[in-house]
Amino acid sequence: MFNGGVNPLFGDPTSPETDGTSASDVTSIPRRWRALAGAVAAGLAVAVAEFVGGLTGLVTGTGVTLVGAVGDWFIDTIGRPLAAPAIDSLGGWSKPLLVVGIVAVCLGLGALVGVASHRRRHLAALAFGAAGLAGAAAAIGVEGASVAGAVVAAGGGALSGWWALGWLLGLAGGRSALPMTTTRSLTAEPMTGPGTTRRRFLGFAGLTAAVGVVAAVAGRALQGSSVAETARSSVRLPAATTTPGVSRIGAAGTEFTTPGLSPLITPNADFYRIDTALVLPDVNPTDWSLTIDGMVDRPVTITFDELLAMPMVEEVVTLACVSNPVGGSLVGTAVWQGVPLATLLAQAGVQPTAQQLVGRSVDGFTVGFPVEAATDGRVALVAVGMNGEPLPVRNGFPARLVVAGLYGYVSATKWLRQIELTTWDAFDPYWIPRGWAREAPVRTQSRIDVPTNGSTVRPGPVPIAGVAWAPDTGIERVEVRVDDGPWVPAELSEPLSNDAWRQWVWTWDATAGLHTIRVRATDRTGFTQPEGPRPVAPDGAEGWHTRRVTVAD
Ligand SMILES: Nc1nc2c(c(=O)[nH]1)N[C@H]1C(S)=C(S)[C@@H](COP(=O)(O)O)O[C@H]1N2
Ligand SMILES: [Mo]
Repeated sequence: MFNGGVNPLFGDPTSPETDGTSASDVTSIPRRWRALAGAVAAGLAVAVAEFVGGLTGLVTGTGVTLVGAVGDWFIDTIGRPLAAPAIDSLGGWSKPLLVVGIVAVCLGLGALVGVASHRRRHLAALAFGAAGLAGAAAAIGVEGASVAGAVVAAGGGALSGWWALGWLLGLAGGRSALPMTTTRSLTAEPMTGPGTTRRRFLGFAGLTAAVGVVAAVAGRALQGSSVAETARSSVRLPAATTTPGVSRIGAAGTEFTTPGLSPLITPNADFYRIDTALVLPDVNPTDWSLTIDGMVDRPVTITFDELLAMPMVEEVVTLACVSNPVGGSLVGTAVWQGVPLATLLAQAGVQPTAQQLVGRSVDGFTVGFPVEAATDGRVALVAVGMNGEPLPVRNGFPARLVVAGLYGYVSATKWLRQIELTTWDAFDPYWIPRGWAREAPVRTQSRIDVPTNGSTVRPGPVPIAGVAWAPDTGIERVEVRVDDGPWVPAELSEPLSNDAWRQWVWTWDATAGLHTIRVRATDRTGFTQPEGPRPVAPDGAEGWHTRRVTVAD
């Protein structure tokens, strides 16, 4: 039915010409028009795939985004040498840039196909077919994806792209009319003139592009309606045993309120987010369960409701990313509610030969840390709550690991689905073959929040303030140094726990000129931060955070 004599790519079975169409019509189309038609068609294909993917999400419960899936695949494979456990640390821009890049590559390939397809009629079909297959394969590779949804979205995209290209080339070749309505003639209808052809072609190309934009936007909106968000809003967290530190939060005198200083508890909306997922795992807690297996006496599987029914604790823990540079912001403190890992492991009965605890997520990410970290008395939780709410989806809903004193990439599996007890030799978690250290305790660190670098302050009393952390150990002392002066102790906020950062404040009597301010912390083992600097790879940055300020009237 598409074959209204307007679509040179679909061919004319009755034509004696080898390429099955009036080749002269197509070859006479200016190169840039063919490129434009190809790019627009590819754009439409991507947009239709996103739209259909969003629609299938409404039906099957799991939205499909081919662009997202291709991006995830890229991050996992080709992105390997570029990647660090801070994917998304470019101020949150690396993922949007990846999406833009994928779309740009699609448009570029489409343009090439548009230019090249006049010689080979089957090229467009092959190209769109191959792109569709690749997109479907990537989408099926996303754990929990609906295979049918992926196939329908990819197929719909590929078909519409292929069809749009043929139609636009037909218009550009001077053939008339709308694709669906012209069914009469298999021969080109005479056009009124080249100007008309040009206007028609550009007009319809623009229209197709506009339809694509609308479909893409609609598709994105549909994908935004996630099962996890809906389920999360109806989760009621049970009461938990609260540690004394948690009950002091918000009490008078507990917290410094210097403007610009980080609060003791990082609000969920401000908490940093690091993971390899371009598409957030959309977990329905009703279908979810956690398995503990491997070197255990009795493998156990626990549903979300069973987990919620277990005795819970609330703990204040500072979580840090190994990719946090000195003075960086990939660190935050939250009240985590969950079930102690030790309780769950006791149910399963860890065998004495187990060395490594591997935490695997629904999206195939893995961490690994020493089994002792789960049993040596430190805070180690399967967490379901963050600052009094169910875990936000971006932070691991419905459940994640939180282990005090270990960097996130070796410990903090979000969207947790399996805990496997194994040996060190048997398994390398996600970041290990990518060059990061196997064991990664969080380094004792301190940061200056105010004044900011390069700022100008007035002479006289100026508050210098920040935070310092040494999770699982605790901060003992923070010292500040101006220029080459002595290290002077800062005042510290009450520790909410040994796992939580402490605020520090020191009032400086600022004198006119350009000054350098440094900070260093000492933890409760007596270890004082060395000057460094050491880079973030392979096991965390080290060094004194330094800020330069001008003092002037
Ligand atoms: N499933 C999954 N969990 C993950 C990661 C990931 O890529 N995928 N990244 C880890 C890293 S590197 C860090 S620093 C923490 C960050 O947790 P947040 O995003 O809640 O701050 O999550 C960890 N858990
Ligand atoms: Mo990280």
